[in-house]
Amino acid sequence: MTSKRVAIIGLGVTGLSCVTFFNKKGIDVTVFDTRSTPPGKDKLDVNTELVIGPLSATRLASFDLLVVSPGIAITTPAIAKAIEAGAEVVGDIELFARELATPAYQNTKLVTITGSNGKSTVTTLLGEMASHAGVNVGVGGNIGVPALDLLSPDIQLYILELSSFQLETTESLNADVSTILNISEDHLDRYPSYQAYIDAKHKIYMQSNMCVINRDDPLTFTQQQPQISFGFDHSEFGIVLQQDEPFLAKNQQPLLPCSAIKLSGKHNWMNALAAIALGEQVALPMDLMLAALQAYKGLNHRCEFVAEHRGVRWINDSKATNIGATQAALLGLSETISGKVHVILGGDGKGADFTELASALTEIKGQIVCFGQDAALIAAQHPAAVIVEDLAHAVAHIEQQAKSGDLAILTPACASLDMYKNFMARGEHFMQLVNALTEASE
Ligand code: UMA
Ligand code: ADP
Repeated sequence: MTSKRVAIIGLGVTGLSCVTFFNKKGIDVTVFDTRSTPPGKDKLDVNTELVIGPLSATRLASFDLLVVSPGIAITTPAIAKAIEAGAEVVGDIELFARELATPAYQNTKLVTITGSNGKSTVTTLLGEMASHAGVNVGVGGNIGVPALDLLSPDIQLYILELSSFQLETTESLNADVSTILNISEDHLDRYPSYQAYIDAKHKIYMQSNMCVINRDDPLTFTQQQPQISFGFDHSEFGIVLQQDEPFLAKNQQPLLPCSAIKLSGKHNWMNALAAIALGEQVALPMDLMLAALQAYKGLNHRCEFVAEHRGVRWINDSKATNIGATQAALLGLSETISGKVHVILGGDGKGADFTELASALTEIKGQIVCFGQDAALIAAQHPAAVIVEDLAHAVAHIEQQAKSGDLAILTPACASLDMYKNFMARGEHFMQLVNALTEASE
């Protein structure tokens, strides 16, 4: 590798982790970023060449290896031309995989997790289970910590959340076990078709020794063996009823009452089963996994309780950035309340077909309030939906209409980038607005 000329494309957290990785090996790299002020610029060593602006096909073709960040499609014309000219293209996860194949890591285990929804929940939950079992665990990938930054021979188990973008440029993972949790439409602004997105997700199984599939989602199925499954029926990892009470179960043997899980929504029963199924494959003891599951409180911005004001419960589900996540939230929550559900939707729909959301909205008896770039596309799915100019107006509208016993949820079904830095900024703004209601009435 040393004689190769290496270009790093993208200077976000991934690009920076790649620069560090090569520099530690004594290899100089050139970094490219199309943004005028790439986020990693201040952290880049002054001796590393940085090329800012549109990517040049001629310039890229002079490199042997292009390391492309997940935010940039490899079909970008300048990159595609460099590939045609003979350059090899990889992503940070491929570099990680090749490093893990070296003798220093021969006893290290690897779990890889993808899916349209639930990745971060399952990744962190499994990380908690491993820590609870005394395993030195590295948790990262799409969840936010670049995989290369985790590399250390002391780590016994890696748990990586992988996006379809990362899987596009990855061929050499040799995971002990992997899962596709579920697949529903997402990132259709990046892919030429839904099938292309599904195909990218399925690359995870091809680089794994055991597949964990979701029995309730045929899009996660594979012919590849060996495999195990989770789902709502009672086979393999599933749900059984005992005196009408649902339990997580393995081969029909009850493991834990579902009521012992602190996370709300039945979709989290599936996330719990997936984590247990994965954990068992890397020899985590069942009793310790179940103890960690009971203690796990979940991540912020995922069906997170914010406050109760005048008897109305407000929930922040800002991480619902696609239709599947919003459907799961609405299905889970309407069963838990006596009054009406009010819902706030909108943002950047990433090319999604919002007719898929229509049947879930039919069940909503409260207000349906839409804001942001794709507000009109979403509002078109329900005759009573209203469009407002921003999140503050959405909260104010629901505050006027909601009655004690109702529930109000921000579950946008869209990315936040049309109006916010990220889904966290959107969720935090929502929580500020809701908390301001409570404070105003004190
Ligand atoms: N960009 C440019 N020009 C460039 C480089 C990037 O315009 O030259 C833009 C991209 O289009 C994108 C943004 O900059 O909008 C960030 O892209 P990046 O590749 O630099 O991203 P990183 O900061 O390295 O973060 C990436 C993942 N981001 C994406 O996949 C867009 C992070 O996932 C991930 O946590 C991080 O690597 C560590 O592995 C974020 C994400 O939104 C959370 N992921 C998508 C999702 O979960 O739906 C897939
Ligand atoms: P990801 O990392 O895949 O985006 P998260 O765990 O961060 O997944 O959750 C993202 C959104 O998806 C949240 O709104 C959450 O409530 C919802 N969600 C979590 N698990 C599932 C699931 N198994 N099925 C559908 N939606 C889910």
